Amino acid sequence: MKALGVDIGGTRIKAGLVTRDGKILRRLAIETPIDPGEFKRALAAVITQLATGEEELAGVGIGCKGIIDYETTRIEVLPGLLRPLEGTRLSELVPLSVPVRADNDAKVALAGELLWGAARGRRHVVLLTLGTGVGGAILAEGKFIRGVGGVAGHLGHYTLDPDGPVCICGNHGCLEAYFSADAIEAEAFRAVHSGCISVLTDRFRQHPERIRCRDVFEAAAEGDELARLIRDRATRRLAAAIAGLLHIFDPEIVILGGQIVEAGAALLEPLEREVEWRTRGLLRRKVPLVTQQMEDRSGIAGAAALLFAENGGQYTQSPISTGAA
Ligand code: BMX
Ligand code: ZN
Repeated sequence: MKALGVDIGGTRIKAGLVTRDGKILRRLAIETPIDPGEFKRALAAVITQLATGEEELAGVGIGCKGIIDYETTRIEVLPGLLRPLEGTRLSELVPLSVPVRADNDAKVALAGELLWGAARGRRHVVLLTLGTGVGGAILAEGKFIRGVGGVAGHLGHYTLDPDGPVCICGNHGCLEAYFSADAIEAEAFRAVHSGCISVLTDRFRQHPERIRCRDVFEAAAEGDELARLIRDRATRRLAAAIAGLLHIFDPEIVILGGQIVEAGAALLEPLEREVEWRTRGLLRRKVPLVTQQMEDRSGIAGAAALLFAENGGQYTQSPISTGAA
């Protein structure tokens, strides 16, 4: 049995054929068209190409940023250039008569981790994806938390400072406005643009807009003061947010995914130290911060997990029970 997994990102649409044990057999990636008509045509073409000749397709699973109604597959909220797609049902863009499931990209990542990765057998998990933005998903008492409108779990929009920088969601001082790749790159851009002394200025003086988060972490590892300041301040804020989340959800583990996690020990060690001292008064135990364990981190396999989990996996698509009659 195979399922088709699709990850819709702001820059790329990635898709692949995924086996029941999470292996990707074939994959395709294209640039995300901004025009809604072109977007729909391109998505349908990718799906058709991958599905051709596949007799036993369990269905199509789709991960997409924003607020996705998992019951109807409708895109409810999608800030940014793809906003015209709000109101579209993703299932209607799939030109096949097979089941279609869709969810927010970070929730999809947790579905994959439950089936094949670090969340296997767990009932209390907090997951954060540290990428362009900061995605989040929560498993509490064995259930995905969705809230009333499917917004729950958007941990990137946890307010750290009421007067902080403006965020894509319209709020000020969200975690995502401090720790995401976008936020780190914006801070480095400002510093280089104003000529601060740094290897980043030496390297990107002509094109500060080309600085990537990875460049900041690399410069910090080389000992550059400015890069260290940016990295360490952002890490401290992330740690403060995670400490708050531990106090709220008391999870068994915290799973960290997304491109910034590739920084490895340079991120994880200071993060663990900071989280530990902030939480030792209440928790009296060390909560493991682990990176995503499933082999595929592209979002493709996680999206396919939405289909497999329905056939007996642990991804639950029921809203959390309030216990009220
Ligand atoms: C944003 C939000 C989340 C998403 C997260 C990670 C939008 C458009 N996105 O917080 O829904 O899960 O980013 O997104 O509201 P990524 O771009 O880092 O993959
Ligand atoms: Zn926000």
